[in-house]
Amino acid sequence: MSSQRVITTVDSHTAGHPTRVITGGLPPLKGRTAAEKCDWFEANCDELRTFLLHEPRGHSAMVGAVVTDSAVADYGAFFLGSYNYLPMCGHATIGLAATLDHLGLIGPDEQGKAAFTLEVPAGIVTVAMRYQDGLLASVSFQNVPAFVVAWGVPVAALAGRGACDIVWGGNWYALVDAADAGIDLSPAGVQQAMAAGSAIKAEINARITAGNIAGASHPVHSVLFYRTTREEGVLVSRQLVVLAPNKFDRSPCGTGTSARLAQLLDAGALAPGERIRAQNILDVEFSASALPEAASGPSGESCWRPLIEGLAHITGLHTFIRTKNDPLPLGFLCR
Ligand code: PYC
Repeated sequence: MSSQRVITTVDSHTAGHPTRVITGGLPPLKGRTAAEKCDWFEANCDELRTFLLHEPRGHSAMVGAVVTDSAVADYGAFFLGSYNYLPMCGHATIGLAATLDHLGLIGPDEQGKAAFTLEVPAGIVTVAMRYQDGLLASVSFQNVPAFVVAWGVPVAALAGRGACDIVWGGNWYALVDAADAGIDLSPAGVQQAMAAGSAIKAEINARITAGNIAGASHPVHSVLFYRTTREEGVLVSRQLVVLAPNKFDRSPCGTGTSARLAQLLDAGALAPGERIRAQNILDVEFSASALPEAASGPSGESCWRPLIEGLAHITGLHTFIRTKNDPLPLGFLCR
């Protein structure tokens, strides 16, 4: 037997962005909560993250999800990125729901509906699934509360032409108007967006770490470029999330959309419960809205409870193998 490691996954894409749900081959995970299990995995199994997500089995934008049991919800889950672990991931939550459906672990009731609660490191999210003619037709999730911590932060990388708002939506975001950064929100603009987004992220995080941005105390995970229009009265937020110099979210981004909702609602550009179309650069959309949340943020910020709706499609079932003499046992990424 020359295999040193065998891992099975169910892969899906949500509006173009991949989710690789690990279904077999992991050791028993230690920890009481999803956050503790994620920390234990990072301390003890991080090589499996790079083995599964990096080349040659994955790529810089691959996202993984580990499903666990939970003491407080129907399931627990944590999310693996190619560079880090994410407190919450919206597109992967939709992918995970589609995977549970594919595996027959969840299915429609007589009304064509299914639902489950999910404990993630950021909190508890509620997932609802709708079926049409027996097929999964939509997945929506009520995210953890979203809130803005800093407005109009000047960005030197934008050569004095723009600013960002810093917002929690399950991950931390710097939200930047794409026009200020001269970003074309289309596949042709991706290289420029990744260069600009990673420069903005580095600048903002250096200033947050130095304590120089009032209200912001956590480094941002990503920079979200947006353009706002209205079509037939509905607000359309076209958006592109940059996570790293070689990594952008192909989907409209569930946590990024949550952050965007909090920004729009706080600014009075959207009414509570009003639906927006969150659109990616491939013209695939999430439908999203948010309602006021009773709890407030850590410094008394007003909070919003986002509801994001999309769909994921299964792309494959995989058995990944690492042989004993593989010269690249951890995989690799070229930045
Ligand atoms: O959908 O929340 C999301 C997400 C985060 C990183 C990639 N996708």
